[in-house]
Parts: sequence; structure tokens; C-alpha cells
Amino acid sequence: MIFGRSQRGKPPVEPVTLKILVAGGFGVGKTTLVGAVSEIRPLRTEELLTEAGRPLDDLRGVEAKHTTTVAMDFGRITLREDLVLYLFGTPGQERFWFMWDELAEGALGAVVLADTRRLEGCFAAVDYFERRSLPFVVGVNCFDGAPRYPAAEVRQALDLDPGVPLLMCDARERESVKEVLVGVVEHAMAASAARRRAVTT
Ligand SMILES: Nc1nc2c(ncn2[C@@H]2O[C@H](COP(=O)(O)OP(=O)(O)OP(=O)(O)O)[C@@H](O)[C@H]2O)c(=O)[nH]1
Ligand SMILES: [Mg+2]
Repeated sequence: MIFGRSQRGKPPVEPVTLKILVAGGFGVGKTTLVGAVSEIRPLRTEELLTEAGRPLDDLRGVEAKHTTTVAMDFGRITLREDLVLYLFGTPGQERFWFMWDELAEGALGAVVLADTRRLEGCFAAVDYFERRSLPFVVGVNCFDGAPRYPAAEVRQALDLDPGVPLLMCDARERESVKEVLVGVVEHAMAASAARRRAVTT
């Protein structure tokens, strides 16, 4: 039997793979976010928080936290059959920030997670991506019991450019995290299209 053109199997789709950073201050839920959506067992580099670190580690709001990321989190999510994201979670504590440059290499965009009880924790991440012109979205991780603020108020407190998306999320919920990740990809794609237009006109 001869197979006609219409019966021809679809060529296998080679997915586009993109690298996304997940950054933000100490204990905002970066490791939780990567773990909530990763379809592979996430690689984690957690170490126990110790008494020695107590003066440096701000545990307000996350008193139950026993470990901290010392190098990175790594996970993978297939957003569509032709689009795979590799997620790299950064360490939140200032003493490990020297690793950010290496983690940021080749990234398309970033999520800056924020906790409204300790908003100042994410200022450095916002500065970092602004300075490098790496597209980012802010995800406000709505912890139970944390006060809720209107998006406009959080935007103002972070002094965000009008074009930077800000989304409310729950880092423990897969669907909520997916929305944030779709937001980064769309924002980064739009930013790169705008850059291309600026070059060609
Ligand atoms: N209630 C609530 N708890 C959360 C949420 N996200 C994270 N947590 C908890 O908050 C704590 C901090 O989460 P992590 O994911 O370790 O935070 P992190 O940003 O990776 O922390 P570092 O790597 O140490 O900077 C953990 O005890 C989580 O179980 C959330 O959305 N709601
Ligand atoms: Mg972590």
C-alpha cells in the first residue's frame, strides 16, 4: 500500500528550549516555585539554616523554614509541545549572590518573586535585571496571612517601569506558577521583537 501525502506522519517537533531565572530575596518561595511546576525531580542545593546564620537570615514570615538554597534550583517544564522551559532558581541570601552572573548567562528572562511582608528583599533582584536589560516579571507570592495590597501599590513601591508585568501568584500552585511563566515568556518575546524593530527601523 502506498501512503499518500495526507497520511504522511507529522515531522517530530523539536521544541524550543528557553532558560528562565527565578530570583528574589531570601525565603520568598523560589525553591517552592520550581518544585511546584517541574516535571523532572528538581535539582536542589539546600543546606540547613544554622544558629550561626541567625543574625543574617531574616526569617520573618517563614519561621518554619529550615533550609536555604546555596547554589541553585533546577527544573524543567513543557509549556507547549514545542516550548520547554529550563528553570534556574537563584540563591536568595546575599552571601551567595556572586553566583547570579553565571546563572543568568543565556537566560531569556526572569521571574522576581516578592513577599509583601519583606518587599525590600527583592529590590536587589529588580535592580539586577534592570541594569542588565533582562526582561523580567514580578510575581507577588501571596503567603497565607500576609497583607494583600493592590498591584498598583506594589508596583509603586518597587518603582517598576510601566512595561514590567506584575502578577499575583501562589508559588505552591502549579497552575498559578504556569501563568507567571507564560507571562515571562510573552514579555520577553515582546521585548525582543521591540528590540529587533528598533534595530531595523
Ligand atoms: N504559605 C505559603 N508558604 C510558602 C509559599 N511559598 C513558599 N512557602 C514556604 O515558605 C518557605 C520558603 O520557601 P523556599 O521555597 O525555600 O524559599 P526560597 O526563596 O527558595 O528561599 P532561599 O533559597 O533560602 O532564598 C518554605 O517553608 C515554604 O514551604 C506560599 O506561597 N505560601
Ligand atoms: Mg531556595
